[in-house]
Amino acid sequence: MQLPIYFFGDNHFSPTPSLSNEQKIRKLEQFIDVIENSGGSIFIMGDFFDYYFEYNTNNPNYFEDVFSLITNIRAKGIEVYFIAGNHDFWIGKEFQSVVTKSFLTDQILSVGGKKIYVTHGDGILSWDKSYRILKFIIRSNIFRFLYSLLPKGFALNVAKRISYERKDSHIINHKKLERIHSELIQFSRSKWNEGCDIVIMGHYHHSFNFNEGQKQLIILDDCCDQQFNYAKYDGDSISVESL
Ligand SMILES: [Mn+2]
Repeated sequence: MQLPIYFFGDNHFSPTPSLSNEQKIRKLEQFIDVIENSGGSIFIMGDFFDYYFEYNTNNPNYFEDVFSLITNIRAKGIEVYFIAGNHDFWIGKEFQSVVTKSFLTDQILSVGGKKIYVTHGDGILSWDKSYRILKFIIRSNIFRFLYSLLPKGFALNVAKRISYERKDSHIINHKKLERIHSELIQFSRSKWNEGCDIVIMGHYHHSFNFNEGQKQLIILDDCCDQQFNYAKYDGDSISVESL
């Protein structure tokens, strides 16, 4: 994996056109302008798409703009990695052919002087038990096959409704936030104890950094129409930046 590595995610690109989606694409273009001569890698942290389901045949590609941006950046020698989030784990061959490499599970990167644990960040919290079961079911081949039988327009509407309802879950009070952070710190400690130096994740749609000695937890904010948050790892240290 080429250095530097740029991490970002939670763009939630929409399968249906909107002004806000256009602005998100502009933000991604701005980011690409900044990093295109770096000779490095991009690591997309999941929920890049608000909804992604790839059909084996007659796949409607709702994301041609985004795909061509990735193709262009790769043509400039930038590697593009992707780890699935809770909105975009139904990737298939078409998406896989666009990126350098995609992952469905957490990854440990040993590049440069540090070991980095990369996760989207969903399903970690202790009260996410029922979600973890749901995650297992909806990611299964049988569920994916049955879902593929639904009329495409209907499937898109169901997905949009679920995504819309989930948005509320990002509005959380201060006390809940403290509980979330303390659980994510616990999770990170287990990874630090296994030899990782940095734990990086997205999913929570806000920025949070925590250091314990030399060890680091970084929660990246999202990339919406207003801001583009990313982390840059140069092989030695990691910094959080915003556009
Ligand atoms: Mn997420």
